[in-house]
Amino acid sequence: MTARRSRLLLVCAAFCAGLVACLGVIALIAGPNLGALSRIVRFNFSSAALAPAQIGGPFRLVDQDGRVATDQDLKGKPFLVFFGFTHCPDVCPTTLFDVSEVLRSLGADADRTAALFITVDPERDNAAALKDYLSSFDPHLRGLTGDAEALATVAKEYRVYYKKVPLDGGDYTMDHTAIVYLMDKDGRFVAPFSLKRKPDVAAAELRKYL
Ligand SMILES: [Cu+2]
Repeated sequence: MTARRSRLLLVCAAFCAGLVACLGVIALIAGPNLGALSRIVRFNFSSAALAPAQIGGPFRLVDQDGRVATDQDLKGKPFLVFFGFTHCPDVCPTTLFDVSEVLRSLGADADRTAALFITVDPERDNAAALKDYLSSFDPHLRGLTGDAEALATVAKEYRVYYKKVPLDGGDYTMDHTAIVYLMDKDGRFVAPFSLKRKPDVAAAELRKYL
């Protein structure tokens, strides 16, 4: 547990250092003209919104009940997508808890949305493992697994990075992108979905796409 935690901290620290380095380079290029920099940043966000096809796409996986799950099941529903794994010590359970709060806050409207938890650890996360794990969270959450190739394909579509990291004693953990994606009812990417706000505020954003 302590090794995992320090491993997690290390990954976070490396990420932050990288981010700071990137911002430093951007600041150097932009020089004192920070107004121009904010315009560049804003421009990139709006161009991302204009090219929604770049994130998301078709998939064919299996859910926690062993049923085939495809992108077609989601037609007509806005949905959230999160990639993770059931052995995750921290980020995944926290995120799934927060998503559960949002779904609960949606009340009856939760039936008109969907929330996917796609594993990046198919070796351990079969349908039964997902079912057991998800029993702790909102029942609207659908856990998806599949073979390594199918999962690599969907992760690539969503631009999700993941990597197996060996731990002492032969165990392993997974590094992975921890973004919750908000997709509209046509399966197009809308924006990263923030959980750093009250569940009813987050639910109100999701409701806008019903
Ligand atoms: Cu995780």
